[in-house]
Amino acid sequence: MSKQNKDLANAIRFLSIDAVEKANSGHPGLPMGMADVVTILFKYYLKFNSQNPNWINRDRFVLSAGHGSMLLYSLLYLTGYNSISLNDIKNFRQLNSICAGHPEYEINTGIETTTGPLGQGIANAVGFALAEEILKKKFGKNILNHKTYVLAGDGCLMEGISHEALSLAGHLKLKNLIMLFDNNSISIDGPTSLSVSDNFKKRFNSYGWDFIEIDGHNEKQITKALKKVQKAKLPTAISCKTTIGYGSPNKSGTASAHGNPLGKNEIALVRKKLKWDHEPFKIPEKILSEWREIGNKGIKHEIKWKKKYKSKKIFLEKNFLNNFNKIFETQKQNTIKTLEPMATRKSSEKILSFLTEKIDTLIGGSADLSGSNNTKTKNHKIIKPGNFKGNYIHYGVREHAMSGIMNGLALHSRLIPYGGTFLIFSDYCKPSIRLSALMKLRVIYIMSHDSIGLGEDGPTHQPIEQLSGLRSIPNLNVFRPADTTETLECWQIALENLNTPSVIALTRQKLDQVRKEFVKENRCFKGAYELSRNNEKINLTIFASGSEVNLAIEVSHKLATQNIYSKVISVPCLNIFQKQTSNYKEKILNETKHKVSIEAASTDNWRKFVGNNGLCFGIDSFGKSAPYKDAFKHFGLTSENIVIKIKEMINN
Ligand SMILES: Cc1ncc(C[n+]2csc(CCOP(=O)(O)OP(=O)(O)O)c2C)c(N)n1
Repeated sequence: MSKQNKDLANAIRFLSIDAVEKANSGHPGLPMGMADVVTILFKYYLKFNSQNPNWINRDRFVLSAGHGSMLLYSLLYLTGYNSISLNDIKNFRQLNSICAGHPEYEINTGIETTTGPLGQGIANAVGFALAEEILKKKFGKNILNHKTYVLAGDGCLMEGISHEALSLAGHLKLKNLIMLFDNNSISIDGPTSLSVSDNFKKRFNSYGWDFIEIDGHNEKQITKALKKVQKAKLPTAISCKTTIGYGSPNKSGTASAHGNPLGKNEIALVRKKLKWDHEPFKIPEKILSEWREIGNKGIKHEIKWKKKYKSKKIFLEKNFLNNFNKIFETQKQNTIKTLEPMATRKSSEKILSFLTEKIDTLIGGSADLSGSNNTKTKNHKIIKPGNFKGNYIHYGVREHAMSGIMNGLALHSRLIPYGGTFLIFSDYCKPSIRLSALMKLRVIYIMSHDSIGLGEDGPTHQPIEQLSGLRSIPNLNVFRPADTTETLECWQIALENLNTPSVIALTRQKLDQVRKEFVKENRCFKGAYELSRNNEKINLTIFASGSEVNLAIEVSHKLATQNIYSKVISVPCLNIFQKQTSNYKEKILNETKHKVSIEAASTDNWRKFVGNNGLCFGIDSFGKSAPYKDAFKHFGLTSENIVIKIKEMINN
């Protein structure tokens, strides 16, 4: 490295070392090791404007190895982003500091995504690169044409999600995607040889990636590799051989540099070795102003881009909400006309074929279950390798990557991704679903085959505890609609919630329509509502969701013939219901002494609805392989059985 660039890199190193030391926790090793590579990247290649972090055509920089967060915070501070001050860096890892332990996405800050769970950032970056290609195809390369760089470590590459995401990226030929692999051969337990002997070159090449190997501390080699990828024809990994904790005489190259403060004595030795004779957090004026210049050079890039952009309007800023209402109302009216029994996965497909025509930001897909999830409609065009004119992604059997990639699509430019799999495999998506919720992204998970109602495929495929697990994720709406009208209403809520992801759980089996009359109002909007009652004065409340709402109505009718009157509460979304006013909740929950719930899943969620003396009809064991009606019977989910149990409860 030239003296000048070494100084720039050392500014990152010492801000990171000193912040970790002050916080008395954090990870100095990665920033020290990768400082040289990112300095050259930011100085000569990355197109960004620190004065406008939201410039849509900026190159994206994703720190997948999120534990190295101080590398990112240092870069953002040094290049002059308003989001991070020196004081914020001094408050690294303290309450409410933007410099949180791991990078936490916030719009307009330069922190492009939340990372920390290793490998997620790689999938996000694939989503960014895909979004870029899709939009480039729509608007032309004068408007959208940028690179996505993702910094990943050994840990990211060990994670399963990396294999899924890299494989799909290679298949699709996402040539603007570049991985900077921090190949330092150290992770927490020690050298990576303890657990890995992958041949990385062969691995990447077999995915359809180019693979360049360099010394990550050699300026010439770094520059040459970055220059080369500007014209790449394939996604490219630059494997940077680096020394973790570079500059630390006693800790570099060992796991002890990974995730602990270096300690006062060692830091003094690093200062000596790297000839950095400055106080903690003090960046010499000359070095800081050079970094600031690097941050400002993007202003020129953006001005140049704006000239090409001219007055062409990008759809991304349009508001579709008014359109939504009309589409949904018409569809609800059509449904009522026929009252045709229908599986809710089919109901979802019907509305999707209208939505895909009207909303060009809606990007569908499925993890190889398009026909089962009913996610693909006749109006979709498929995205293919090197050809991004389309709005449907065949993710292959890669549920985890699909979910992480959808987060990237939503982050990039507020595209509206939805993707399908079976509800049981939400377990394979869960870490990314959690991040959709944490990042407040409008990502829509279509999860069909939502109960034992899927029948013969048996307990491996029948979700039991999944609904309750998903419902416990903060800021996630889990919908389980009961018929076509509710499916429409839930889709509408999912689309209108700009800052909340949704899971829409759908049935495989046909259901009778429970909503028989058209009402303009979206009744699912409050999460739970009174669907029916058979007397003004009632002595029982029956809560149910999804396919069991029909069963609840049947039970209610049968009991009425025996002078036990009830109301049926349909609960399409517990999460939303819990946020209603106490008045509304009181009316729904506490009109009667006797209460029961019916849901073909774990009863976990329902005890608080029915109280200690109520009854929960559900399934607290694994499912059963059988034709679905037999499976329901096996678990006592029939009106005959439920009526008997309710009468016992009331007569006791
Ligand atoms: C999914 C996940 N599993 C485990 C961890 C805990 N963890 C954080 S860093 C790390 C080791 C990463 O090693 P590497 O990528 O080589 O980083 P380096 O040691 O080079 O900083 C682990 C296991 C995590 N953050 N995410």
